[in-house]
Amino acid sequence: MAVRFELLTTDSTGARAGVIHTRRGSFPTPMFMPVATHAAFRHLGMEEVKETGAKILLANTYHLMLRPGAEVFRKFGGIHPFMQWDGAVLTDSGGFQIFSLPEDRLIEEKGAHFRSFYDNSRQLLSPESSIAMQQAINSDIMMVLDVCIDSRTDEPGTREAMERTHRWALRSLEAKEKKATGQALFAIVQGGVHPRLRDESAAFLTPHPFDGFAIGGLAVGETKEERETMTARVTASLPTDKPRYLMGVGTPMDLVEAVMRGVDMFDCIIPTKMAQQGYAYTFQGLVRITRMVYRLDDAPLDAACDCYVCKRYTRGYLHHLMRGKHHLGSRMLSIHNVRHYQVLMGRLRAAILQGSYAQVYQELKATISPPKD
Ligand code: PRF
Ligand code: ZN
Repeated sequence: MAVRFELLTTDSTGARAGVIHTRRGSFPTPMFMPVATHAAFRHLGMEEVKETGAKILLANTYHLMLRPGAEVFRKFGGIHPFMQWDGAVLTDSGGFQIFSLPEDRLIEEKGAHFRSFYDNSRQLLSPESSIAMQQAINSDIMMVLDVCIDSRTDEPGTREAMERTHRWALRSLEAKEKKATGQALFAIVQGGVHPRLRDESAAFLTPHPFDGFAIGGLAVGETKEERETMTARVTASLPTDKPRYLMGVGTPMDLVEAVMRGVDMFDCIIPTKMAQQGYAYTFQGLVRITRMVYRLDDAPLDAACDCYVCKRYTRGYLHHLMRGKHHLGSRMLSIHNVRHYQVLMGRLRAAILQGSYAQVYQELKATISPPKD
């Protein structure tokens, strides 16, 4: 197995602490992967990301196949030397991106046909071509190509997408097994907001030799209750000895909720996206730094935080940078937010290992969920 999951503890709430062993090191779980869609972070240098404690990042097959293309990754020996990142990399398959493509796409059993928005060239993203691209990228964890749909799709439509996702998952597995690269492959459970379909999807995928299982098709417009119910439902039917990854989720409190439902891995653009909009996460709640109350505030952004920014700069300075729309402001808030997510994961892990998740959950719920203003 290209990835081995070592489960250390399952708390009485269902939260799990473990270690994922990959060919590029071992990472404590629960864990959060910052998003470097194009093999780059929007406002962060690689050293800054490393300093936040992140050990694995997420990049996207769809974007990287269009630019710079497989040839470039083959030439440079994969994404790690190319972007000078020596941690692990997980690549998403592109399934989620083809779902949000403009009208002139065609999705059929073979794969998705679409045109590149760079040069209008014809492109095919199929289970096999997605794996080939992820092999060129040489990520440590690959994802199967899946069919993503609107959360309001009815049950027959959701079933159709789910069944194709299953066929594509097996084709991805077969494509991967043709070439021994040492990369891991995760399957993606779909099934929308329909409990029976979620059960069926997990039951279909789990007997196959995937290295881990993701929960897809959530955080796409369903209610918080639906998302949490589906998450719990899926993790209950997944094997305990493989990692579970909830794709594209979420806010700090979303992570706290999902960890309690047995999820081990996350990725999300929220920490960097919110930073660009002037929001900083703290354990006392969300800080909107552009508020006038921070203009003369000489305290650090978060006195409890050990990040580069909180150790040096005042709220007043960050307020000034964000008010003036300086890139440096987004960069500083991104550093802080990405660090905050890593610290949050560490806190959750410690609580699980101590058997105090229920208590920490209540504390966090009371302090981090309500926005400060
Ligand atoms: N599938 C894939 N990537 C994803 C998702 C999915 O369903 C989501 C859903 N939140 C985010 N990223 N392949
Ligand atoms: Zn900080």
